[in-house]
Amino acid sequence: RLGTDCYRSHEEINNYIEDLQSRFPSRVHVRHVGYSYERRDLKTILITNGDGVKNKKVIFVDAGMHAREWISPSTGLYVIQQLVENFEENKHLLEKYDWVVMPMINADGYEFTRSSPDNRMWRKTRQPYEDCIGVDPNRNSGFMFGYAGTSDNPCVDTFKGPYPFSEPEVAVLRDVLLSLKGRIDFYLTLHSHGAYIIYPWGYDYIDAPNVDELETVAQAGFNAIFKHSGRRYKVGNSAKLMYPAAGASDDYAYAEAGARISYTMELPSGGSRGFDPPPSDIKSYVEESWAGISAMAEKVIELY
Ligand code: 0X9
Ligand code: ZN
Repeated sequence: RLGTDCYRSHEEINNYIEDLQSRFPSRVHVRHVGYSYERRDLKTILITNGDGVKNKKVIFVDAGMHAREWISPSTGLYVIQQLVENFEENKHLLEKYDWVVMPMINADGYEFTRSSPDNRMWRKTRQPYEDCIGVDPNRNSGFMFGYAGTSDNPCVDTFKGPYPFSEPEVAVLRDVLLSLKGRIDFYLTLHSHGAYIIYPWGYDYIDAPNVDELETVAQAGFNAIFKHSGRRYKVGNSAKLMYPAAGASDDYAYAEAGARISYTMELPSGGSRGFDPPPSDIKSYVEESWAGISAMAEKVIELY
């Protein structure tokens, strides 16, 4: 069992989920879904309760989109652990829904941030464009591509890329989401930092059609986290509460993959730069976040 005492490499995460599949073959299915630009193996893990019922609806969680947001994959991993290794306590979350977790989207960027303290604040992918490297994967999706909060400059942190899904990692995420189209009731993408639960639309200051549902489920997360740790997450429309940003995965999942509930969760800050909570804090952060995530899942189960 992987502890929460340190940040894990992409390879450790992949090995861990492969290991889970051998330990729990009736409940865990790991799939290779594609390669990063630098040919790292991208995987998803499908978690079920083992009852053999096919094509249940899905709760989808992804992590590791922005390279420097290390608490994100740690949290994704914790979600997997809770659902698989702590099955008895959490099996009520797996009756109506299967969970699909993609624990590391931007594997190249993540490994780059681990390679040297000088690279710790890298955000983007690692594919070169002109004189600079990388695209912001959260500006690279095809819904309202380039509309607001994006850059045409390859040297900027919010570079949207030359065209939608130019980044293999983002194209892989698209394909995984589209393969589950219509089955996803809840899409959650884990980022950091700032303690926000934010929902569509994110490309502009516009309320989504089911804003009331989006608000209700997010409030369940807010309440659970507040009860757990006293932290007050900020909840609301993504553009209004943070800033407009087009081409993000939350809008894409909502608009194109039919995810009724779609959130970006900005996990809490930590460390001197906000993106680098000390390893000793990982445990309390992931436990707190799981309180929120499981409460939101319970609310989705109750509503749909
Ligand atoms: O800017 C982002 O991509 C996200 N914040 S972060 O600090 N993790 O980079 C927020 C994205 C919110 N979603 C949309 N605006 N659609
Ligand atoms: Zn982010």
